[in-house]
Amino acid sequence: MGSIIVITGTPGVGKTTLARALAERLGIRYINVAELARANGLLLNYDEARGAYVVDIRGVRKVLRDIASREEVVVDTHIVEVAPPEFVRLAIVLRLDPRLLAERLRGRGYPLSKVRENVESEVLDLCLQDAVAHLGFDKVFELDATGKPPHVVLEEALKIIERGEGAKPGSVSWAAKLGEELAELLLSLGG
Ligand code: DAT
Repeated sequence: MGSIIVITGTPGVGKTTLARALAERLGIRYINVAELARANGLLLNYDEARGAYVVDIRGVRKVLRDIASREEVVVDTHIVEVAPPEFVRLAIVLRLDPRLLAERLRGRGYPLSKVRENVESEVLDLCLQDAVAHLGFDKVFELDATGKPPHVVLEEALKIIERGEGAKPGSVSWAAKLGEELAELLLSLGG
């Protein structure tokens, strides 16, 4: 049991880049939850306001349970609730300085409202809180990817997975780090 490694975090922090590299290094399957949901007809209605499809969380959880009962996988998702907790070995919540995140999401061509929504999620630790609530403190680690190239992020993730060495929830506080710059950032995003 416990054959899922979850890579979660706000959209744009680098989940897919890390999860793919991890799966390759560990020789296990990479699963992108958005793709899995699409392939299994588990995308519900399109949420116009948020510019994203709503995922059938219970449906995806069931599919992941079937897969995880047979093999080890790395799951890439910003919705940690899709992971069946009893199969999750650990979760890494990737974090990124909100200023960098805003830059990246704008570069992706996201509308300002979506950039702001994601930057606010990152500042409020929403993915981290969801992970702790869903999986429990012991299984959750934080990895701050700010200023680190992908190979360094990969090595830090491997340390967590292989040795349990890494930052625990509560180690990152963007509000404390950015201070007044945070208000400026949110204002620049129309917040
Ligand atoms: P996510 O899956 O969380 O949305 P991603 O892996 O698609 O994120 O990465 C978003 C963008 O950032 C993409 O253009 C690749 C780039 N990126 C990812 N990890 C990075 C890193 N450690 N350093 C610099 N750029 C990175």
